[in-house]
Amino acid sequence: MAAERTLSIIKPDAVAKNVIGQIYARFEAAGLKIIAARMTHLSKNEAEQFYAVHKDRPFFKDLVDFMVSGPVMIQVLEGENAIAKNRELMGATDPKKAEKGTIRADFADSIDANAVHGSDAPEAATIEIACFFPALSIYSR
Ligand code: RTP
Ligand code: MG
Repeated sequence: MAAERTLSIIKPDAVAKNVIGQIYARFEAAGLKIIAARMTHLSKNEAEQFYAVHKDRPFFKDLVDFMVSGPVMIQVLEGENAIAKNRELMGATDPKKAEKGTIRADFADSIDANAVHGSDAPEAATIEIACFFPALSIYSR
């Protein structure tokens, strides 16, 4: 299978816990390459755009407030089956339901502060990557 790309965000809770390196190590151990990365503090507008698919959901405001509560680390991961592989490493949305050994089970505190984001489908990955990284800032090796 050809290499696939996905967008990953280490959310404000995990950045504040100083576990960026531990999360990156899990990506690398699973064969995912970090081919672009950037730390930023999202504006309200950026967070609302990014999670626009959820704009009518009851948790939307809390989600946006949380995503702008501190800096985030955003990366493009590349590898075979990268989207599903990253979702597997992340674990379930609610850390209480996340499998042992997953990023959310180990580092997340709640369904709101759940450590990481990962694209959930190829179309979403393409759109999300373009949100943050111009093609020339992605270094596929
Ligand atoms: P993400 O997009 O951040 O990777 O998370 P996900 O795919 O696992 O979950 P998704 O359904 O896309 O929801 C986006 C974020 O909204 C919050 N959420 N809260 N209270 C709730 O029922 C609820 N459901 C979702 C979570 O923080 C989730 O990561
Ligand atoms: Mg999602």
